[in-house]
Amino acid sequence: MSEKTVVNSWNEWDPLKHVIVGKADGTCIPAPEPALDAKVPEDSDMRGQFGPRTKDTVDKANELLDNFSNMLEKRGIKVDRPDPIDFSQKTSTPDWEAETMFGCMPPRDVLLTVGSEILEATMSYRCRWFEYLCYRPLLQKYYNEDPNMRHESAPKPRLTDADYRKDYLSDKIGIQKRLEWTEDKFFVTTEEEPLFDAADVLRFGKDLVVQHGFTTNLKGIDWLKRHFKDHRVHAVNFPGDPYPIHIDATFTPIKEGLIINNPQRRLPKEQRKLFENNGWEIIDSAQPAHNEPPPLCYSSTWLSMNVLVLDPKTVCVEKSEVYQAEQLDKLGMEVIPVELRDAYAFGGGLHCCTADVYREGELKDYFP
Ligand code: DAV
Repeated sequence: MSEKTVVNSWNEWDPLKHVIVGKADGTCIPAPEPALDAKVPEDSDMRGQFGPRTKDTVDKANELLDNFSNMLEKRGIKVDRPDPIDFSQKTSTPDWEAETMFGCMPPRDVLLTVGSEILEATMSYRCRWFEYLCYRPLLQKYYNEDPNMRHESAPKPRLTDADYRKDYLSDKIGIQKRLEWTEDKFFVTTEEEPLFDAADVLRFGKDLVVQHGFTTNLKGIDWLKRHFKDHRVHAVNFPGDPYPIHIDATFTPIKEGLIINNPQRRLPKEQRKLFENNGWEIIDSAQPAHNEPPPLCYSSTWLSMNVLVLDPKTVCVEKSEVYQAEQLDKLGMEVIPVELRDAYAFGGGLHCCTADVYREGELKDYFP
């Protein structure tokens, strides 16, 4: 690797040297729109309200994100931060209008780093269509500094109503029906055009494992297959999740050979073969420490599993998630407790609020 290599990351666990950590500034609760509504839990306090989050909650989330960044820097990891834009503004394309944008706390949803490439995902919510702009100053800088860096952007989707199933446009579907639909892979997004969020993708060297769900459709997975020609791309799904978005509170690789899997969303038997035939262990994750997510939060209590691996011996776990910490400690990991729960509502946990720029290590084939 040349001295000027800035971008390099092939998996979720090699030693982390450079990372982007999101910011909470100006984050909004977006106005109703088809794909977002399908994800907001039916009993959520967020239904029927939108607009900027309160200054107090933004300040608290930023304090936690700043502390997390400082801790990483003290451990010798370079940290970059995005440039928030005015998320309260209306956005539109010739096809739609959205009352507000979302924010830039979870870079993991938008940016997919594979080797020397950073790929901007299509996204599948209208309110997140322009979120990549917050990362452009950083991507431009990496591109200028690193002659081998590839800055790519997936085709921006049109996100017309044809992208969404009308069946989901109700807040009275009920969990039972949702579980049946998601088990049948009947998700809110149609197969009109390729759609994916970067947080539906896990990187295992030569293999990319992608969750088919609300935010990523089969055409999106096919697009990734055609784009990453030297990789094997696998579609997975996890029955048992009534709101399937993003793989990173469901299936979490900890190091080579070890994955923790959400016990309510187990990987189906035939999809486990890839891992088990290659000697990998998939174990049930510990239970979350909380019965409820914090107020005005999109994610489930399973953000307990949304850990950030710093290297194959070291993992950051949210400070209140004592059961997850205990499990990882018993598995031989050094656990660093990081307070982040009061930032969950802004878009997720420790994995969500980061995006890899550089991890040591090269492309490997873990499933030959
Ligand atoms: O369980 O609500 C959260 C994933 C955030 N990236 C969940 C999934």
